[in-house]
Amino acid sequence: MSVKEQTYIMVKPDGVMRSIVGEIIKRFETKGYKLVALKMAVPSREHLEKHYEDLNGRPFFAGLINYMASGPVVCMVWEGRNVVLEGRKMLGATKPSESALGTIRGDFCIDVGRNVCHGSDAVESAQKEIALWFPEGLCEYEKPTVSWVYEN
Ligand code: IDP
Ligand code: MG
Repeated sequence: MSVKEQTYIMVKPDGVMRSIVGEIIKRFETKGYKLVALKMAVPSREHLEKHYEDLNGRPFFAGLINYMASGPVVCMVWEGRNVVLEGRKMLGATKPSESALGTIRGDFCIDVGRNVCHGSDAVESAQKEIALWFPEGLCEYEKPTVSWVYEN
């Protein structure tokens, strides 16, 4: 498994308004993942509809787009071994009521329609989402602590 695997993590508008941005960054950072892109954005509805195109037609789709367009988001790309799957574990289940305590959604929210964060669900969707949100590219650098995070 590559230590260069990447996932797209986004703090949703409720996470920004409720001041959970630092907490979410901190969890990924202290776990050992490498931050390779970070920005704030106020995405257009068209951009959000593209991001969630797989959910178009679901009964909650319009509400989801309204929610996501209701304020700024914080966009990030985190890199590390198995980060897509592990990142989903760190977020918790889609429904906060089904998220274990200790996960971000388990600890910081109650309602599925206000679940504070997004994380890519597969390596392929991560690549699509990273290209959609960071067309300008990512930040390439070496972290000298890599051998303190990985044995090999
Ligand atoms: P995920 O964010 O855990 O990948 P998805 O099924 O991809 O979950 O749904 C995307 C987002 O749509 C969820 O994070 C949540 O904000 C919203 N959502 C999903 N299901 C529902 C629902 O039943 N009611 C309201 N919002 C929902
Ligand atoms: Mg999803």
